[in-house]
Amino acid sequence: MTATMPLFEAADDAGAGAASRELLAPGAVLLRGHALPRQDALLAALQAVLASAPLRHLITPGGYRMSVAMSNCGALGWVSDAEGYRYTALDPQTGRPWPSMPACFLALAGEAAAQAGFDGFEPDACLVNRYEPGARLTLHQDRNERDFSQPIVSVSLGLPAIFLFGGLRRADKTLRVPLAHGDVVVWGGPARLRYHGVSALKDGQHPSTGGCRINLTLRKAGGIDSTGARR
Ligand code: MD3
Ligand code: FE
Repeated sequence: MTATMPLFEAADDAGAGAASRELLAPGAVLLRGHALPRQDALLAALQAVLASAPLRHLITPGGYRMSVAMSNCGALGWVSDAEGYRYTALDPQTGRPWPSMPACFLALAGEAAAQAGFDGFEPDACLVNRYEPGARLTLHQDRNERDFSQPIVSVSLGLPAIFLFGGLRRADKTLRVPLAHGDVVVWGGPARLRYHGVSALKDGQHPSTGGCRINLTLRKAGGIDSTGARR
């Protein structure tokens, strides 16, 4: 048995062009190739986002330059600097709001989340990660969002990568899950706070991205506070 063997195959809508659905773990649903039919629109919208908010290598609170280059779109964007990790409404590099969330990103995220059992997902942030050969993401949890009952939807584009999927403690053993161009994963429920990372990207060329991998993570970063105000 391998980590990538489907533990559960949806029977209701797995035919007629629907992507396959694999349960990686409770709350973690892999939709292989789900983004392929919309890849042209996604890549065009991504290009426009990155023209307004260029990819950059953020600095960790500990002073290290991240090997993954990042940008954002949506009302909120994830940033890291000497002050820590947080979401901001303005791109600190340009001083402008992050580019708006493309409609095709919203549509893909909402549909993927619904297929995984999360209805009404309306992300307000999309972190764009670009991996060049050697770039990696060490094991971490995503904890800067307000509401952990909301899932995260990830979209892999370009070169393949090995995704590392751990447990709720950093020392828990990790599954290695290959993620390829067009794969979409919904991470919610009991999977939402599991440690995860990405192994160093191998060299290669992909027709849609050239020598890199791009990952989009669509998130609901903000929330509603006790007075009903958005924050
Ligand atoms: C599992 N990105 O941006 S996406 C990140 O491929 C991040 O660029 C990776 O981890 C990437 O924070 C992995 C898959 C992912 C994203 C969020 C998760 C898996 C997750 C949150 C909880 C559990
Ligand atoms: Fe993450």
